[in-house]
Amino acid sequence: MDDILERLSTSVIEGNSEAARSAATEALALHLDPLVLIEKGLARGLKEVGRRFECGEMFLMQLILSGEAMKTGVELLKPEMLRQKKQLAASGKFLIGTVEGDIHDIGKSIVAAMLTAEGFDVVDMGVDIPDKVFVEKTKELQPNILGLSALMTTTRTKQMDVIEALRQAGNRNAVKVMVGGATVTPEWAQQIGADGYGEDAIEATKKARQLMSG
Ligand code: B12
Repeated sequence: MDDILERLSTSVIEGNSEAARSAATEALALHLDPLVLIEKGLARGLKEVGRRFECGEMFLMQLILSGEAMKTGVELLKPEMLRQKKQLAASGKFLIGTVEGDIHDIGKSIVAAMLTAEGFDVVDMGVDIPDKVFVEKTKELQPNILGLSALMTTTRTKQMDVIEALRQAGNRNAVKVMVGGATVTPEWAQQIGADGYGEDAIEATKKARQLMSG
């Protein structure tokens, strides 16, 4: 297991989609848990890439290639995650999207897949979603929970704007709001009046279940 996690992580750091593909394919043949492979393998690599990018050791092109390697791995592992979908009664409806101005979608898609695997009825709106579209969709679909993903300090303020827009539309009490993304913290979630936060897909699912049960 450790060896395969290391290979997944390295493939992302090196931005090598082929290596990500072969490590993920091998891992599947060994029946390893797809979520562990994503979180402890691929995502760990991407976190390291983020760190190196921040201190100027890596550049945008490498970031793009790493993102692609991560996506290649996730796309291969996702069907297995969904296949293992628990035979549970529907857990609730979850609407999710990345806020306006932000095109990061890898983490959000993992959260969406994990929630689906846990029995939630998930609608993924995609990326760069304007506040008013979140409000319109919430009115239309009446989800139990709305999840807002934001990866940058410049875009996480949009999470606050969406909550405010829901309030102004008279919809705030009809839906629970969860927030997440690399720069989001529990303190930030509390400060903007969100109902929940999830550090990763596992925590997000746990919190979503809690919100559903009261
Ligand atoms: C890959 C990546 C990219 C890729 C994105 C590819 C894609 N399709 O998503 C590309 C190359 C396109 C990109 C572009 C940019 N990026 Co970028 N990117 C990253 C990087 C390295 C990894 C993000 C990622 O996918 N992580 C892996 C996933 C699994 O983790 P995650 O997203 O955090 O998601 C987990 C949790 O946060 C949580 N979660 C996520 N969403 C939600 C939602 C809910 C509701 C819940 C409960 C939980 C939850 O669960 C997820 C699963 O575990 C981060 C570094 C980092 N440390 O995050 C920088 C980073 C986010 N990027 C950054 C920047 C600056 C940019 C650019 C502005 C660069 C540029 N100069 O153009 C552009 C912005 C484009 C835009 N308008 O959005 C900065 C932001 C800095 C800041 N503090 O604001 C970071 C932090 C890098 C850095 N350290 O400087 N980026």
